[in-house]
Amino acid sequence: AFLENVVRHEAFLNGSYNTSFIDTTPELFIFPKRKDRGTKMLTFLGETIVNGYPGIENEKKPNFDKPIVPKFNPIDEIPNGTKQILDEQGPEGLAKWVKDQKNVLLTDTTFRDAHQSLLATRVRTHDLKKIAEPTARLLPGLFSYEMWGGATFDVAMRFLHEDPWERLLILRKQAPNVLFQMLLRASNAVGYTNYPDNAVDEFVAKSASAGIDVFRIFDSLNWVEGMRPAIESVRKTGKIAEAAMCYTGDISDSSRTKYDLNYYLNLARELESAGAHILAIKDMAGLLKPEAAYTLISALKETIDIPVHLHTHDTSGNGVYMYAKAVEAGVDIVDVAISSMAGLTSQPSANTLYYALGGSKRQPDLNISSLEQLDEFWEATRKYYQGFESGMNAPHTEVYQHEMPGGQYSNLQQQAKAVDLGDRWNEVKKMYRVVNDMFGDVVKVTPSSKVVGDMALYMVQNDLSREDVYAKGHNIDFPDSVIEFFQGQLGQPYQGFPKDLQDIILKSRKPVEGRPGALLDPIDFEEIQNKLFKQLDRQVTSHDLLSYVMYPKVFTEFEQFRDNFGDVSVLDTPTFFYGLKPGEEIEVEIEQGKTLIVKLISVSAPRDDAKRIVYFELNGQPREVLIQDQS
Ligand code: 3PY
Ligand code: ZN
Repeated sequence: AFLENVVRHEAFLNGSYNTSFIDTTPELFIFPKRKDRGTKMLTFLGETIVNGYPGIENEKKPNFDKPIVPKFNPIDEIPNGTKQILDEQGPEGLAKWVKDQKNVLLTDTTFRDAHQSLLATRVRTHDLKKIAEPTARLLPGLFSYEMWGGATFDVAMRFLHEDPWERLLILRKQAPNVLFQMLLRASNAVGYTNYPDNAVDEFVAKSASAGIDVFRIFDSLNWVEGMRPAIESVRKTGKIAEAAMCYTGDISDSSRTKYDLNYYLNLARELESAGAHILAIKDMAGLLKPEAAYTLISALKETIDIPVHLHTHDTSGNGVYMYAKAVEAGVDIVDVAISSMAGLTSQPSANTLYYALGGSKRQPDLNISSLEQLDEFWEATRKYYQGFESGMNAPHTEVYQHEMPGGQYSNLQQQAKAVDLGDRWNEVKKMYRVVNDMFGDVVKVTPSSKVVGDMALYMVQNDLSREDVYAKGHNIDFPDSVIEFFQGQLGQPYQGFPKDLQDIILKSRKPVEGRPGALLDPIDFEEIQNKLFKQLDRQVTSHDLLSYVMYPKVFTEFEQFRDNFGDVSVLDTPTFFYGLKPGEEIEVEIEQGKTLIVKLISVSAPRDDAKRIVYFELNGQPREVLIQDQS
């Protein structure tokens, strides 16, 4: 291997080598690791068979119907769409095109927010890539696919053991015609904390070159200062900066005066002058009511020149009615999901909206039978993920009380279960609103919503009431996220922090002044590159670097996982979550043209050391792995 490395090295090939080259070129000493992909895969399967997948440990593998993928002739060209308009006319040209459309345009969130909100973000690239090209062919007239960012980045590595960048690259290849959209948490990028400005800038640049066209940028406190650098970073790439204002409170309730119509109009003006190409209203909890939407959109259309893109969650069941009012008021684009992945904490259904606007001049211009074919695929695919369903089966108007974002609902529920508060979930929801009011009525969206959620969980777990916090709080150590929030690490809330609570939480700590991202030392990418190079023992890509910068621990564990178990993204989803049943045989394509045939024979009883022997056949040969039983 050493010799091969030498003779293939550029310096060797172009004749510029001398003897010192071997000493100064560390990559020559990286030998391909022995790739026993079969053993790695059997170890992963053995683990899943014996110990289960986290969160659904005790469930047996159900019999699933195979999702039907719509068929096309691969020779037929994929029709052009908005991606080509952006490439030809730039972001301003595209924004003008949007404003010129008579029909309301749609963003399909099925690939991101829909499953973030219904299935704890667990949908795998393995399933997305089956339907990406059919979707591109069936729905070429969409404004965009929202398919990246938000929680997908973290969850991909942490729970799905797959590389989020690979997802982006794979899907981009399959859907070359419609804009790809991501959710960017401004200075928090795709994480829960502030990053130095150069980290966000580099993240945006690399995301743009890997395939993202529309960056929906929001700040979790609607703090425009916190959004400016991200807007600038996106503008530099020639892609679309869609700046979002997060909708909170209720402009139709005269007793909620903090976030009134003027608050939003001023914010919209500020974002337009900060360089936004499109304005988004990010109604992350689904609090915007139909009449309020009519008022807000009508006023925005009078106030700003850029297109308006509306996002909501259908938790209350009012989503389609609200959209109809927004469409009447002139909204340019709305966010929907394919019906079987829509409704409740997800986005309103595209299919339903299509019918709701029948007879309207602004009905979306698309083929309903296309939506129905996709609906059929997703209905079957969703069943694979049933272990992550939130259990919400009907509209919840209580969202108008707790105000929890749709994308947080199933995640916070998982978090509650993890700390044994699963059966006190109702209390957690009530406490969530109590915490909001204690914090001064704040915008609640990642990561500020996580802070509110952490505090609510903490209070329920420790049986603390609001009064207890004020009375005894000076002697209580609050969760780190809560302390950091009150230090101003996530930026400044509108009208500031409540001083009395800030003192109780911070104790002797000092709040930070100004924009946190500007105070942090810039990331030294070269230093991290060298460190990772030693640690990973392989070439480090710019994507690896950014994954590490965003999530050092998660990325490191993901790498260790891949070392131990190989690439598990090749497994079908039922097997990934549930392993195999005795006698079951699967084919796994580990690379193009290379398939493993794996059959589970049996699992032994636990030995004295609590290990079980899992007997397989791999390509017809008996194989066994030894797995520690964790139960
Ligand atoms: C996210 O930041 O992930 C969200 O979806 C916020 O609504
Ligand atoms: Zn959302």
